Amino acid sequence: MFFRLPGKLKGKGVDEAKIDALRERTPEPVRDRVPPGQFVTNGWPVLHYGSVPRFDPKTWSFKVWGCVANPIELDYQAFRALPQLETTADIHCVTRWSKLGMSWEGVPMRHILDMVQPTSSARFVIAHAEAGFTANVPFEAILDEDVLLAHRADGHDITAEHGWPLRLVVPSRYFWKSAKWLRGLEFTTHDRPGFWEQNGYHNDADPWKEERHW
Ligand SMILES: Nc1nc2c(c(=O)[nH]1)N[C@H]1C(S)=C(S)[C@@H](COP(=O)(O)O)O[C@H]1N2
Ligand SMILES: [Mo]
Repeated sequence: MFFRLPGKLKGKGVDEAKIDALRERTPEPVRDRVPPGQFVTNGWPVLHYGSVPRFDPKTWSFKVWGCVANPIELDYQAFRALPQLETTADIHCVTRWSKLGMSWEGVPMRHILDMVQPTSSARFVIAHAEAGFTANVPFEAILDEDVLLAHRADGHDITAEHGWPLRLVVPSRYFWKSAKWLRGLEFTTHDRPGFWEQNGYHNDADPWKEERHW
């Protein structure tokens, strides 16, 4: 029912007319969920900079610090004991594919916020991942109920390439802000553009406004 990613639409030199045509052919009930310049795919491409990190449950930890009343540091077992939520969300990759109705399971960001109690000076969240990767997200964006620290997608454990054991999922922004191999969250007053944001991608990254580059 949906369309596969035509290889030549990836990257630069995008054929806008072709993407619009694909978008037009998207079945009516879901077309409204496809942002401008995007088309629907069934596949799930793997995209990241660098190599897939190794996971060791003995040394893994998850930290939250910065503008919070209660900083935390949890080992893997403690993290997995946190409450879980299952959500359904669409994801939109800046390379033009959208994947609709994915199911995600993980710890709701709302629960993390309850635990750490961000202070009134928290305006941004910096997601910290393995190998020094960061992504910055405006504080308002993480308040959505479907923001998860996920370990399962579409009924399976997330694979190593897609971010095992933990990835951020922020459905309201292009998917590059959804850091894979997440190890911590830092709440800040001042913004600090992350890896892709420093490499030309838009700071706010709202797919409905087509905030791709800046
Ligand atoms: N740690 C880390 N997370 C990352 C990236 C990365 O380079 N490193 N790339 C981002 C980009 S550009 C995209 S499009 C998505 C891709 O996620 P996927 O491989 O699960 O589709 O992961 C994001 N998360
Ligand atoms: Mo990306």
